[in-house]
Amino acid sequence: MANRVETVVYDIVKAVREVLSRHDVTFEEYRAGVGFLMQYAKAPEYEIPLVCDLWFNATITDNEMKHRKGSTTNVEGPYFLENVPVINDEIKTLDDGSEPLVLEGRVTDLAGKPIKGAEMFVWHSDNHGHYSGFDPELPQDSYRGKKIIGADGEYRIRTRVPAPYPIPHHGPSGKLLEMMGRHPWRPAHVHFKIRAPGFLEHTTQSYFTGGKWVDSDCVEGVRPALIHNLEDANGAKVLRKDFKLDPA
Ligand code: MBD
Ligand code: FE
Repeated sequence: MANRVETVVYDIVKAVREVLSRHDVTFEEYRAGVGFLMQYAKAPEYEIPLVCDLWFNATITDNEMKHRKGSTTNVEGPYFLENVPVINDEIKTLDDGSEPLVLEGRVTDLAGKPIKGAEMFVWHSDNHGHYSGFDPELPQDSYRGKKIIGADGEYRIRTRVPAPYPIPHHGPSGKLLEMMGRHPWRPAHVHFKIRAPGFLEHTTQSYFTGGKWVDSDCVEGVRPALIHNLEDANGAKVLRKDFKLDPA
């Protein structure tokens, strides 16, 4: 059997060699690059997953979509938490100055049949780009929850509009972006993860039409099918999104 580690790792090595050759990278530049990587040894441990997700996570979700027919999946990011309270129609938020946001839609199979009992995790930042469970200022379980989908497949959850978010940029990953002349911002987004027996786990994000950084997401994760208009209704913004899940 082909050794997949050999296949993938050695192809990465050859791809890097090709780039080093094409750009005539010098010994001094090479040593500077290795020295830069050494900073990761001294950095907080989230820095390595951060830089990997920054460049590669969106590619992995695009790979996933080559084999799926349902709704578009997207990067999970570093702030998913498994153990969150079941919510009915409201996510716990603070009065953070942001507008109310209603998330609504249906969870179905590819044929449009509701998936009763599906677990839908929702999580997003507050109006300052912070996530509960990671920012000590935010109450536990705020801005996140788990909805159990009923027989009609519908969900309708009240929360607040999240804000754009700078990835941690005080360590080597932020330094790298800065040296590249790039910014560390992600557009405002809402995360979803749906699990149901008999279906592939569905992890995705939603972005907002016209939102700041939608055209220049630092992790290059935005896909056209994931950009939604926020409609106005009864003093709230409404994001309508239907999910079609692929069979396992
Ligand atoms: C996030 O909030 C996120 O969603 C991703 C993909 C990367 C860093 C921070
Ligand atoms: Fe996020």
